[in-house]
Amino acid sequence: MQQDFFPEHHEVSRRYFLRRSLELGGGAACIGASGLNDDLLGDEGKPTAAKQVTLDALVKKLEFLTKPAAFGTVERGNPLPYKLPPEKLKTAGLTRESWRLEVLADPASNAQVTRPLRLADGTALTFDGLMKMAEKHSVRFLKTMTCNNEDAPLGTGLWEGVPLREVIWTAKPMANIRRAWFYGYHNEDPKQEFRGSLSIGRILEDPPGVPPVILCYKLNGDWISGKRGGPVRMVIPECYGFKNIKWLTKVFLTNRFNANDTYAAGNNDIDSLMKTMARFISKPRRGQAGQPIPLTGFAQVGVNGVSKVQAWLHPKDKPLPKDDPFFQKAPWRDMDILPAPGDFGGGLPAGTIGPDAASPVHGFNSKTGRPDSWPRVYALAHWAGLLPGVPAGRYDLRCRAINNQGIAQPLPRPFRKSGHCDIERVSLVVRD
Ligand SMILES: Nc1nc2c(c(=O)[nH]1)N[C@H]1C(S)=C(S)[C@@H](COP(=O)(O)O)O[C@H]1N2
Ligand SMILES: [Mo]
Repeated sequence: MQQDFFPEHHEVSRRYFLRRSLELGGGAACIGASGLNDDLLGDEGKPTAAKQVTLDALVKKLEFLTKPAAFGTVERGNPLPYKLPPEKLKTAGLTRESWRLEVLADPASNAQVTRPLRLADGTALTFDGLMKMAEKHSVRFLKTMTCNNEDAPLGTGLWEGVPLREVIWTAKPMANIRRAWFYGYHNEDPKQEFRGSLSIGRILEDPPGVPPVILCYKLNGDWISGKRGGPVRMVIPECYGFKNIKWLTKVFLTNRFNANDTYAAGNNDIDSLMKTMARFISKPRRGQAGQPIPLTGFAQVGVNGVSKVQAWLHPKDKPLPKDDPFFQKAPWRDMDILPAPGDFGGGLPAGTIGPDAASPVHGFNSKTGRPDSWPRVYALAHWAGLLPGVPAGRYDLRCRAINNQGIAQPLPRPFRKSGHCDIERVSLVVRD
């Protein structure tokens, strides 16, 4: 199978940032400037009042969660499953009323499952059944969805679901199970199948500080739309997008040890945990000589967290440092990582992650609704800062993130097929 799997229906929304910034222009103010401390303005910068307002205005535009409709999308299918006519949508099991999940033993392995959940005998899990389990087991967590092949994330959500293990346990698995393979609806055409897999160990037990793998039915407080993979999609906190199977219909428990991911055939590193990287949100194209340059952006928080974000301005006519492909010797300047927002935006009802004993948010205090620590792994952190003024000229502006082990992006894993993390570069013209 090729990497360009159904290229005609492989829509990757590169306009995500454009759309998002238009939306932000509409007035969402989610992070108060109160989060910024005085050092932000720096010693050398001595910004004018006007420029301070500019950075403040930029920071006020930041919105933590992405509205579901503003997510970037990576999808395949002819037709796209959620675009089927209403009648077909029902027979395909892609409405909440008609949705069924099968949990089966792989017939080609000796996996022992005592009570498989089958369509044929009416034991498949229904949406009502899932909601019954949700009453007791539902969890919520922040996660940024990122395609490993894209240079920027698709969106950040508050995802709600039932841990996959709770459903697997109802099937009474007994022995000879090493992996789960899972499948999205594929128009009854094997060529359209989109698959992911995990070790059974990861599903049954969570790594320290990481939320469970969930059967997800809500995004930012609303039922997950067809476009985002509803009625139910897989959401795996630490993984890149391709394991987060949309329109989920089937889970196979197998004793085969190998992965079965569709993305394996596309030269992707399918075991990769999300990487730490910084990106710009405001991308200044023009500046005025001697005036500090206000910057905002975000860092995707990978497996080893984010301790710092830095920016660097380099005159285009000056050679780049030799034998330093990752610019480790460049004069980077620290930016400020912003605290958790009060209002998370993203269309979340009330905007806040309020206390909700019924559905706790991983890493948040259930009484206060505030995070225990910040930033949260596998989500985002916003950053902001001012670079000191420079003489007129043409410049390259870059940003990078440093993880909690002190390792700077794109290290320690610079290879693209385990997830893009190249240092972003923006051209800037400074005039007198
Ligand atoms: N069924 C199905 N699930 C899928 C895909 C797909 O094509 N079909 N694409 C995957 C890939 S490669 C990515 S990056 C994410 C993107 O999620 P999003 O479109 O909700 O942003 O969905 C994943 N889940
Ligand atoms: Mo992807």
